[in-house]
Amino acid sequence: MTIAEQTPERLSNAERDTINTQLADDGFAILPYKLPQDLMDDVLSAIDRIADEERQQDRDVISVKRHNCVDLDPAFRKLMMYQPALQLTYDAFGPMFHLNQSNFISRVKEASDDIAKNDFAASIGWHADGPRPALFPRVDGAMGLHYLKFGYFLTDLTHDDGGALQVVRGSHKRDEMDGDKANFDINNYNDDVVECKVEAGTVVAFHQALWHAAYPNHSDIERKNVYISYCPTWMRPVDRDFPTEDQVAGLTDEERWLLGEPRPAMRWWIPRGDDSQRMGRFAPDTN
Ligand SMILES: O=C(O)CCC(=O)C(=O)O
Repeated sequence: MTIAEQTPERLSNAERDTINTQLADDGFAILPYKLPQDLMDDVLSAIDRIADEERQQDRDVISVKRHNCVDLDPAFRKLMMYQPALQLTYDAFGPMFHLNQSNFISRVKEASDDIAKNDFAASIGWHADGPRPALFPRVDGAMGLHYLKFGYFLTDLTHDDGGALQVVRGSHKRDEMDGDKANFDINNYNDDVVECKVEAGTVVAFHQALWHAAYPNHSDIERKNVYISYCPTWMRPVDRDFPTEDQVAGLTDEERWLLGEPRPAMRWWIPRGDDSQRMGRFAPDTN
């Protein structure tokens, strides 16, 4: 698949339809456009700054993963506002959605091959996301979509052994690891394993129940990426508490909404006033 270098402001309705069909069938989709270069540059310098600080504080730290990164640097908030992601999230959940999770990973070359020996920042074995994926309610017999996740890959992953994200096509329709994590063997699913060996700037959208893994990076290219996901407003975020009014003061109406601006309990469920319009510009085009 060819990915265009330049992102238009918005996905067209036809592009949305294509991506949403892929998400429904395969559980993941590679977006047709790369991130704009200025956005990538901003996010990369935020990652480098924070990772350097962490490595200076602790010489044992090599790979760095920071949760709730939207609170660490405005560049991540800008990425949270990436329009194609918000359009696809609108398609999934309608107007009442907000931020579920944000993190970045800066993963250097690892000596060890053993996923179990490495920490969570260095690599991660096969799993589905969610607090307890098997306990999420089913929709029509399949794992429901509870949040939609976007992987922003900011460094080249087309080379071998770079620790690229791997997914099992269609696995979002099945129990996590077919309900038997202890005896799980990825070799039984080889026909459906897709390794996202993608160019820098590529965006991969996926269903939270999709089985995925990232093996250690054995290459000399440091792997840097961000994950941002969105869920309905009636779900609590995974990695952050809701902000106080002071913490969201001065942000745009859309940013405040995504970050969970303070409001009465009922309004997380039932929109009042302009609540259902806050994310209105991400709705499909009407003409
Ligand atoms: O490091 C990666 O790319 C995968 C991270 C992951 O599995 C997750 O965020 O659930």
